Amino acid sequence: MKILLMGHPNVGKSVFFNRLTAANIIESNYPGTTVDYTKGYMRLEGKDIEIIDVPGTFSLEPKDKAEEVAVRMLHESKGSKVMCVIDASKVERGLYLALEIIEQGFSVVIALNMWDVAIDKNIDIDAKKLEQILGIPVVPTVGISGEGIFALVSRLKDATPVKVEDIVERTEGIKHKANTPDERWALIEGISKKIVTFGEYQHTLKDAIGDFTVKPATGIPFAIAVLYGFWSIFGSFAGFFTDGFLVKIFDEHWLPWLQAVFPGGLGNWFYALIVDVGHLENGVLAASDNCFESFGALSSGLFVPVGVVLPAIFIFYLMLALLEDIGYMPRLAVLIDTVLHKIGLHGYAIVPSVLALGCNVPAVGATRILETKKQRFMMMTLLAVFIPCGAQIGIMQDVIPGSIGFVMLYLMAGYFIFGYILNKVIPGRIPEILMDVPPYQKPMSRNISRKVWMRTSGFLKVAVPLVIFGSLLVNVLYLAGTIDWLGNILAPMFEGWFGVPRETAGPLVAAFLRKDLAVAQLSAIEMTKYQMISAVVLVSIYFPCIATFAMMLREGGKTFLGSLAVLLVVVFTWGGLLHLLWKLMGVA
Ligand SMILES: Nc1nc2c(ncn2[C@@H]2O[C@H](COP(=O)(O)OP(=O)(O)OP(=O)(O)O)[C@@H](O)[C@H]2O)c(=O)[nH]1
Ligand SMILES: [Mg+2]
Repeated sequence: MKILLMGHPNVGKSVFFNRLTAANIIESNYPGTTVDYTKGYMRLEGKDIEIIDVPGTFSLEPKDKAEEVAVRMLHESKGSKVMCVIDASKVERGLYLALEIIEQGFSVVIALNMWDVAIDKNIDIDAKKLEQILGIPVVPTVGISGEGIFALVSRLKDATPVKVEDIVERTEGIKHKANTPDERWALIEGISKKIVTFGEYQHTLKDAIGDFTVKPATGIPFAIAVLYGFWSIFGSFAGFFTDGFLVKIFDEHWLPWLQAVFPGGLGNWFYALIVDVGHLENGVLAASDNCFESFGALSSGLFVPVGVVLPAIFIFYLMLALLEDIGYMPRLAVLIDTVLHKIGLHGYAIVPSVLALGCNVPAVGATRILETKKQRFMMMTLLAVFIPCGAQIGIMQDVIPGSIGFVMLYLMAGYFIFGYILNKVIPGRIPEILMDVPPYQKPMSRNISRKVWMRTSGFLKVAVPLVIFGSLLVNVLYLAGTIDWLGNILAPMFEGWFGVPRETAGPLVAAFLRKDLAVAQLSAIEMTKYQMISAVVLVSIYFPCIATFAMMLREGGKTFLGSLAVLLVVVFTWGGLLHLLWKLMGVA
């Protein structure tokens, strides 16, 4: 037997999945968290039963890629049972999808989830009666506390296919079909009259805070305050751990220890690859005294991901998880909707954009919540080009602490300007969407810690090998003279057009593997402050790192070539423009 977990977005399907299986899936308080399906196994009466967490869908006529996955899953799973999760505070909407699934001949059990929310809102649902009318098991549940989930599972065996005609008969007294949307809604209205009573709705403090944070007059200042707070905490936390502890550990203990015990010594090629390439001081090769400049796979290669990036990524994901679970993201989406519409996107584009500030790889996946191919293409391209990942920001914080605000502003301006242009140039429609704003929630520490752990460890698994491999590769290219050769060829463009020293060619090669590594390498090159800013901007907008590259290819297919073309144009114009700006200011 196989069980599909289906329902609208943000009703708690992934919470169920995590409870029923030993697997870990990200849950957040906004629609569109799960965009691809995940399989897991549940032990029931001595047998392993496969459970699938299906992305949320409003109906069986898909509107976006995540919904397409949902409908496809259903069609590929004839004969399996469906656990239909319904938000009890919005039963009517959920019943529509349930009826569609029942009509397809599936055996369905219904979880009236968010039962606690319905009680809060004084909505009373007669679950027994609903069960009689539908002829299938109906169980009230509270996903976050686990209430009712055991009862739900034990009722799976009672689920059998039913006929919609019979449901109509039990509701209206006469038997007829209900397979058009209008007929279905009429049926739902009939059912709802029999089972739901709305008590008087008490306005709560939560509603007041909800209104305050979503109305533009108060919401926008509040959003600015939240983002500013986010940024400040990010900076101080990452700085505190990196500069306060990790730099000391790496520079004063780890590097000297490596230099002392590793065979070979300065000048030996193997030692250079692994520990320290050294640098010239008055014509003599001298040992490095810090892990930013040593470039060895075990010195810089470990220091960058662990010493600088880890604290940044950790605090970023911790704060993001809080915002997600409280339910602030949908409010931010509503507030920014009008602006994003101007560039052909809509409020929920904020989700991939913010995720990208952590790591571009999952962000590319999150673009599935956008409805059209055009929007997905634009979003993927814009985030890969203009949104620096947490690793990069962490390093910038260390390398150009005074100018990071400017770099971010410059990139953000690019995001909007090129978004505007792309929207004008690319044909395709932008659908209007209705944004659903879920109520605020108290975040649960268990979910927060699990999310932070999953994302941080996922990031490290990708980052550490790539950074180590990247530093090795770049060192080999240096030793083989390839970088100097490239630098010479590209020198006219680097020096003349971008206004940066030709040595930045090396870090740009490294940037393809890991951007954080590249920014770290820039710090070792002799440059003016303005050249440094230009170089950091170039690294940011230049090719996405290899992991993002792979993900874009997977998600975008052929459109990836389009992204590449946009990227080249942007690097050239946006990079060159900055040089022009410095010239106008008289600093270049
Ligand atoms: N109050 C309350 N909150 C719940 C309940 N079940 C789930 N939640 C919360 O609802 C939010 C959405 O849960 P998810 O499991 O991510 O929802 P989903 O259905 O998988 O959503 P998509 O992946 O977007 O389709 C989370 O913040 C949960 O903590 C419940 O019974 N009561
Ligand atoms: Mg989910």
